[in-house]
Amino acid sequence: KQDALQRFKEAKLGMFIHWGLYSQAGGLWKGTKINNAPHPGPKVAEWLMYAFQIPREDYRELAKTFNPDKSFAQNVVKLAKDVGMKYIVITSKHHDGFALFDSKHSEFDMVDATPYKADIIKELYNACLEEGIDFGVYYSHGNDWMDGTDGNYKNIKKVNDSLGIYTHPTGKNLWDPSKNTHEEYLQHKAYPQIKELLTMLPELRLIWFDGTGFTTEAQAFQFYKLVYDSNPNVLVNRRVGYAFGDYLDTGDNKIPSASEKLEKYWETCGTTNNSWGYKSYDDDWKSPKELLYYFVDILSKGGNYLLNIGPDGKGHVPETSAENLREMGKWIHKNADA
Ligand code: FUL
Repeated sequence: KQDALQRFKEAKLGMFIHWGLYSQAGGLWKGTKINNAPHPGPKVAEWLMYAFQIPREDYRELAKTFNPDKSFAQNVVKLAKDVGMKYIVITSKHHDGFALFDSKHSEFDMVDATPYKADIIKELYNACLEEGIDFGVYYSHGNDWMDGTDGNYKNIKKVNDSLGIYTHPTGKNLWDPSKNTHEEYLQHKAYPQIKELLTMLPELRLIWFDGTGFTTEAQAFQFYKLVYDSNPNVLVNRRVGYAFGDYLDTGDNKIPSASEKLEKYWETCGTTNNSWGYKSYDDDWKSPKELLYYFVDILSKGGNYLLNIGPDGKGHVPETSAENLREMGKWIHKNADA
């Protein structure tokens, strides 16, 4: 673990990739912008299903048209290299429950449900190995709007309340919940999928868990243990729950202030506009200078910067964000060589 943590710390800059079925919609549903969606919650493009309370069957339809260009993996790895990023973390499954890899434990995945029919996580993993980039996956263990039993919310909350566990409704599918219990979802989908990823990707470096709220301490520990038992060199972020993770991932876009007591291993994940997933109308890009300002701030405090891209449904990275990152990369290469 120590070596893995040291390697992580030395990496300093990584690429976060939010990409999935929602990327095709670009932050719009039937012509309405997500910012004007009826339901409260974050107005980021990957929260499309939640914001518009899209029934599960309707949302599944998006898989039928998800057919990105074959060049996706090569292109993003090249971009990461150009910028000087040392690791990549991609959404293998976000809150919508769709897996970008070939899973035996769900049909709602890239191979079974889309015309692309190939495992794009594996493709990106291979491309990363070829170029010497460390590979990690984001996995939403807590929220799963497709299979995550959020209909049981009231009962879960009751039980959790009696145990003193904080449970919140944000991010739970209360509009069209699956019929199974949350524990069933964990047993039949989440735990097995984590095992699948670990088996399929022997050189996996990191699992970036997300979406707590239902997760009990025992369940969080189970996720941590699963990873550790399978491959102790794989790092786990703190969002796995109950501080079981190996390093601190700060809140979204949060850079700790200098007066805060900082841990040895930590990371800030950041957006390059105001969304993680592709939002076709968000041109509020952070300039190369602004990105560098944050990076240097993080660097000086000993942390890592996991900087996001949100490719569109075809897998293309919005031009301006790619250019801004490359521009930032010029400074990085110049100073790394100096
Ligand atoms: C949050 C998620 O809800 C967002 O969609 C995004 O993935 C961000 C990095 O983490 O908790």
